Amino acid sequence: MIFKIMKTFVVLVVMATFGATGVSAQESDDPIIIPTHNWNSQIVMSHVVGKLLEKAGYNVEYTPMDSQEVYESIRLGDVTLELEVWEGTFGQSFNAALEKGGIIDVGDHNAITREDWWYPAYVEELCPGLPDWRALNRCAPQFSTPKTSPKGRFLAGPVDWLQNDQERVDALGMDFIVVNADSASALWAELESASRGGVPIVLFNWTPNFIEAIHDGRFIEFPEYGKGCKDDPSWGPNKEKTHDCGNPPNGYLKKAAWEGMEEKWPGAYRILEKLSFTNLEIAEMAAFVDVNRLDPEDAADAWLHENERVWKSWLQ
Ligand code: TMO
Repeated sequence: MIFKIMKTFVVLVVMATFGATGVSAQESDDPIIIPTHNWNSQIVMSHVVGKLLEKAGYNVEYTPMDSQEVYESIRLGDVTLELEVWEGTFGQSFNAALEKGGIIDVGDHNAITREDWWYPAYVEELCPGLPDWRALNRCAPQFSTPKTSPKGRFLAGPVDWLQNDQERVDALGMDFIVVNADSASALWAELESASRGGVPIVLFNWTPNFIEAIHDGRFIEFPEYGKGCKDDPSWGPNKEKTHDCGNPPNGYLKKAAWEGMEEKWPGAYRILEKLSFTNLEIAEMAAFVDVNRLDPEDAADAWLHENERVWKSWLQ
């Protein structure tokens, strides 16, 4: 009996000393809470990173959450981190939370992002002058649906991605009506059916994404993005309105964390600092779900299995 206890004690001491789990005794065993949203690269990446943190000995929980409200939740410490802060869709909410305090910028992924109005390549033959937004606007009736006729339909993402598309349509005086899709998969279903019929469609899309491996297409070129476009009416071609520009064509993809994370889980914070994914890696994560139809957890396992050389050093 006494030997058994001693043996257990020795094993525990050895684990604590040599960090068999990677987590030192001072770190919290409260769960690190990772929010998940409604597009697949983010969900898979969240599980990839959650599994890495578990390998390092941390407890992890996932919680589905609105992709704008998450910045306020991180600030308050209700969730611990965010792995995909896209500049185009979330830059404003992220900046607002940074200004209030409680959330920190943990650096960029090695990726360049773009999120904007997009069309499949065959549309170019039907609407000369694309990808210029003025050409698109001249062709507006071609993009109409029974509900929007005679105006064109812009098929936007789910409302929580808050693209301010209606503001842009108003500021640029476009003959389009913004219709929000309920989900990312609804966007892809509409793209598939339009493509099969050769029907003009303009919809919200982004890169990196699995779509670019399957569909040739382009983003609409709006008046070029500049600082001030989204909050200063006097900026840009319309001197009275905001949002008279496209999204940044070379947007960032950042990681963010609750400012208490470093003190509570220092080793996990180091891992978050080190980790970074490329455009191709992010597109692969989405493709495991959107193309190969794995569920997000299995997709994360598959991704980790194929990419050990990418993540191994983050755990050291
Ligand atoms: C936030 N998103 C990548 C869907 O544009």
